Amino acid sequence: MYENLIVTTEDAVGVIQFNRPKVLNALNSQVMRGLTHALAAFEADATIRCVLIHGSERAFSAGADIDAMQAATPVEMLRENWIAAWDRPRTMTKPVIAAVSGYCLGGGCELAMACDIIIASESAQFAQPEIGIGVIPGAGGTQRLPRAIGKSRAMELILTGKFMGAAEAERRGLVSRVVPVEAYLAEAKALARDIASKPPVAIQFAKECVNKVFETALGEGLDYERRMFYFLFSTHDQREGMEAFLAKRKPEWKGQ
Ligand code: DAK
Repeated sequence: MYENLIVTTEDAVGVIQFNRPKVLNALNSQVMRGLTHALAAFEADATIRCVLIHGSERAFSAGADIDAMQAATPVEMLRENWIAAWDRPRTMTKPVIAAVSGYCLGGGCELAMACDIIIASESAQFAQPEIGIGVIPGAGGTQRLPRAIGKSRAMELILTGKFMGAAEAERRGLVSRVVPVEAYLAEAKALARDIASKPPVAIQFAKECVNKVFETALGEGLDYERRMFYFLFSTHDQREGMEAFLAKRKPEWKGQ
């Protein structure tokens, strides 16, 4: 059903793997359309509670497919509404984890940064190398990278196109954790399963509130968080969670 993507489910986790190994998982229209479709399907599927995106050990993705992109016109890009696909992990109500190994470049890096959590393998290399092909990042790189690692280093990386290794990415807060190559995917899946086992409405609100940090002033974000907190007291899962704690038993989440 999907061209260049492998889409599976593992219990409550939806898994999307880029599968264009010959071009290091370069992102073309088919891949991005497939990704958009798969994310929408997981969003609509009540049994899925967390999504994981990954590539291969050699490459999460080397970015937009330069071969396909080189002759594009501005109007074609506008019509395809490319940017919506790159922003989709953020707008999903369910958490989206990027498990990154090897090259994570350009549009690949922008996609990983649009996800909620990045787990990196020791071989992961992040860059916005667009300057080397005569353009600039166009899917969020100039906005998300400085927010993630600070202006000075982000500016340096974007103006030079240089690579940043996994250890530095972890030190600067771009990724939450670095894991040996042979274990990164299993660790990312374990994290996805853990998140998938939590109360879904509270998970959705927590994701929304954290993302507000990047869009609002502190006061507005605090008000938003408080309203979400109050709202959770209308859910079954809040009553269940607190009752289960007091009764010293395991809670059973209904997502209601
Ligand atoms: N596109 C197409 N093919 C690619 C590719 C790419 N991005 N990256 C690698 N490949 C292909 C290579 O051409 C090569 O193909 P063959 O020659 O074997 O046919 C094959 O993958 C293996 O690559 P290499 O032989 O080059 O392998 P190396 O290990 O020597 O080097 C590399 C790996 C990743 C360092 C190198 O391939 C490289 O520099 N790749 C280009 C990286 C790059 O510049 N990426 C940024 C692309 S621009 C937007 C949305 C998104 C974007 C912009 C706007 N809107 C919503 C508006 C995104 C833009 C970009 O990502």
